[in-house]
Amino acid sequence: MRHNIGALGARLARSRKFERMRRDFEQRKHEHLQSCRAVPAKTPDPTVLAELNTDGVAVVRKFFDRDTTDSVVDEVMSTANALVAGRYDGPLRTLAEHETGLYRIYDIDPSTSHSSRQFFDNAFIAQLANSLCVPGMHVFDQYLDYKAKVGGRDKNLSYHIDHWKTRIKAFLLLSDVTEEQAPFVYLSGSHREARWRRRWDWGYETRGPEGATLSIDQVRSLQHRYRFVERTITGTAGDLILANTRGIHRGNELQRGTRLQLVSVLVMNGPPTYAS
Ligand SMILES: O=C(O)CCC(=O)C(=O)O
Repeated sequence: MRHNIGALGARLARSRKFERMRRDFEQRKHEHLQSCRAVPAKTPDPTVLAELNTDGVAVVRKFFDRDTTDSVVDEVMSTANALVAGRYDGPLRTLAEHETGLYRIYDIDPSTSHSSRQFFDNAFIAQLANSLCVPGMHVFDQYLDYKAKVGGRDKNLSYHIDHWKTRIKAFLLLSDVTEEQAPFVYLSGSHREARWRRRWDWGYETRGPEGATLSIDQVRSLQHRYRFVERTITGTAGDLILANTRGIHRGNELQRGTRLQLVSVLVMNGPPTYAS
């Protein structure tokens, strides 16, 4: 009897602790979302800001001309090919998933690619991101992203959210992307705060990316309930895709050729408790 009461007490304490953690989390999320709201007066482009706000995704066609993207490709290709061949021994941080065919080179320096600075240090992208959150945003990560294996299945092919916080990913296409070159997929509107998010936001908070993936059935049911429209974003070299990856998104399997792009990840400025 005494044993049962003890076990019950422990269960109650655990459940109270869990409730406290959850309340604290909801409060932090609320604070983050209060700060991360658009400041139209700061935007370099009201249309793109409005699209990002409403849909969570926006595309700027021909953001860079072909000459500029060709220069970037010329400068980075030997390094990317060396990485694929397992011969890269330079100083840059890399990701090389030979099995899935996903390759990344982080923090590309001007000596590797001078032209890519036009993207990585781009004033339009910085200003746009600053207009999305009251305290502004800063770069969290930057990399060259290369998909080089037809049929390769990296973990981004599952529907997922990157975080419960607003996170802007800017993708600059360096090669043409048709349905066959693994176009990015985004569920328009899924970045907005709504009841369904509680499960996955908490999942990310407690289990990281593993707790932030969604099955196809879950996505279809949410689409039906919330009228999210799935967008598959094809384009040509020089197009810029901007996405709030707090929303549901995924990659696609490469069916032909390769896909090359530059990626900048931006997060909100501020104290780590509610920024990133
Ligand atoms: O490769 C892609 O298009 C998907 C990228 C993605 O899911 C991500 O960066 O979180």
